[in-house]
Amino acid sequence: MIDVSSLYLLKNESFAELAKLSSLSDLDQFELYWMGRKGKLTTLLRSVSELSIEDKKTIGKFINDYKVEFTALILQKKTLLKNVSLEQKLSQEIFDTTLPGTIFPRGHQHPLSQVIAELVRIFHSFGFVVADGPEMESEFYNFEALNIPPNHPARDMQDTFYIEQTGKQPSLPSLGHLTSHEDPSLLRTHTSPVQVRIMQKYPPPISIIVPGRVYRHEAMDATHSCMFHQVEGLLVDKNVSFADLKGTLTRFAQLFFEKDVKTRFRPSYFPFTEPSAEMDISCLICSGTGCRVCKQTGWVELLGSGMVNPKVFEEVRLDPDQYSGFAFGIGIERLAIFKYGVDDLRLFCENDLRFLKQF
Ligand code: FA5
Repeated sequence: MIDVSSLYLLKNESFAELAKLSSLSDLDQFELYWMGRKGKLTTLLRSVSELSIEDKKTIGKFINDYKVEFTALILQKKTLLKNVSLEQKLSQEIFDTTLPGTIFPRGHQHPLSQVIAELVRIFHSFGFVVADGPEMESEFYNFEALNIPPNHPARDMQDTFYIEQTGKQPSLPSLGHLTSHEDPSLLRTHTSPVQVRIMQKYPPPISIIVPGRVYRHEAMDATHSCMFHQVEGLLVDKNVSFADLKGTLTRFAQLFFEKDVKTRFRPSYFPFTEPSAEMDISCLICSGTGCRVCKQTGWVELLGSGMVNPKVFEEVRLDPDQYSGFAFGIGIERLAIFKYGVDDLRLFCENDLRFLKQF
């Protein structure tokens, strides 16, 4: 049987206990004890439904008012204790505003990326735009379309990493409909396949450069790597001559090395260009006197080039009587070696920060 006087006592007792609490964890316990699912006040509230109508008006109202007041007081206490705890924490923490901040060192581009950016900038000024192609390439684009049929001895010029054909090949969505010509079966050995892809897609005039990674199954030494970077260049239009090729590449070398570097063009052979030439520059490491990098010759090979072979034009359905063009492929690591006076290209891929920070 509930009577008002015992309820008063209970109320005073609970309010007094609440006033004494001094920590948030004690308050949590207290709240559970009184207001939890099986708490003292909760049980009392449940018993109101069993009271007579008369008692509901007095005792029921008392209990409900008690609950409202008690809930408000608990909330007030909680806010107070939270503020006290925050103030305590702040008074213990020392924050010295005079200390210098943490300085995070600024990174910069990898030297090879710097070379690519500079190269793109120069060719951009000549009117060339950047194009792109897949690193996993088909035999067709890497060899056949470039006039290197199966069993042609020229395939030995570039030792190839073949990809094992297991199940479904990854698709190349940007290249549209996949044909057997598109099935990637190797890691491209040069950036030249992009020449064919671009000529298939766009009509002349074309002037592109294609910086990218290429792969060859080769032993590494100071000037050779099994994964390196090339930039391909292609210019196709009416009346393009070998003089245009020589002029463009010589001017590029002068702008890139910021010196009046000497160039020489040696007859060479690439199945996809006719005539073909390799461009050497006077060795910038030893100024042409002979060193380890130029193998004591005073000259270093920088790139392969030539006039686009009519057979390649036929492959992409361009009339060789109407159009002519030149193409070239430059080794980016070699450019970096000469630009920065580094005598071993392996340094560029070792990721030694002591080396990289110097650029
Ligand atoms: C080619 O790859 C031809 N596709 C270039 C070309 C393009 C010729 C267009 C004609 C027209 P070559 O195998 O010579 O050619 O390589 C071109 C350049 O890549 C070389 O001059 C050299 O600078 C660089 N290079 C070749 N092999 C390596 C290697 N293993 N490591 C680093 N650089 C290399």
